[in-house]
Amino acid sequence: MGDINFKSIAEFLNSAETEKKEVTRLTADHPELSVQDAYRIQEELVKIKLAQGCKILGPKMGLTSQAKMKQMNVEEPIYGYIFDYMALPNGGELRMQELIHPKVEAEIAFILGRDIEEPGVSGVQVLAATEYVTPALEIIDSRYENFKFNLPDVIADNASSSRVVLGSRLTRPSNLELDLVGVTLSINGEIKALGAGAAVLGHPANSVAMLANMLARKGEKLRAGDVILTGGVTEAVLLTVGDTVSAKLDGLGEVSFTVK
Ligand code: 0L1
Ligand code: MG
Repeated sequence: MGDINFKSIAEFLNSAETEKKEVTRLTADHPELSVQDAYRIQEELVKIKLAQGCKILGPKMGLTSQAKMKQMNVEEPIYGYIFDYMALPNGGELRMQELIHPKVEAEIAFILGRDIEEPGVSGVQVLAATEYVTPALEIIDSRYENFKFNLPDVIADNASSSRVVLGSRLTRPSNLELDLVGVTLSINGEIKALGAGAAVLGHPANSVAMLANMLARKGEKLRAGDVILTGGVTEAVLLTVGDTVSAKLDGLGEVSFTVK
């Protein structure tokens, strides 16, 4: 892709986020944009946020369900980054006026006890390197009009990352079969979506392993202390002001927030 400046596109997407202004997908004007180009734009976006003083909490995986991969016609999930300004307290408030058209999905988050850098890492190795797992609600807010995008668009847009609420209870992964964990996502007391941990690439640890391997191809690694969102166990549900959102994860606990 010769005529596009990755840094200026990253600035454009960062402004769309900070100004809460939805924009037309990049591939409408640049159909030649590749996945590799898109990760270059994402890297520039990360640099902009780091230069502004934001800190990375950890990477996240997206498009990890068979349904989403089929919908986007991809064989591999994507990744992005969660920053400190995106974290809301458990039971806290999400301010709709700060966002464009947020959706929520229930996830299982991993907190690493040590670095993972080997290429070819397995889910079993990931579990051995994981200190805790905890429930999470990820709020995604694509900067593109009507959540309409192609794969390179969403990669460039930091995989729609917007906010996250982590549970208050930390659990050792050895105490659970994470693929069998049942999950419900409720809004105002009504179950809107449900699933099991196996919806995430067969087991959420497989998602972290795939992430480690994707990063290793770029000479990067997962680090001790990283908080990693492994991907939606449930579908993403559109939010409206007044919603009280809660997820229950069997054996892991609950996590919630309200939309103001
Ligand atoms: O976390 C995710 O799975 C989001 C990936 C991006 C796709 C979307 O915005 O729906
Ligand atoms: Mg997600």
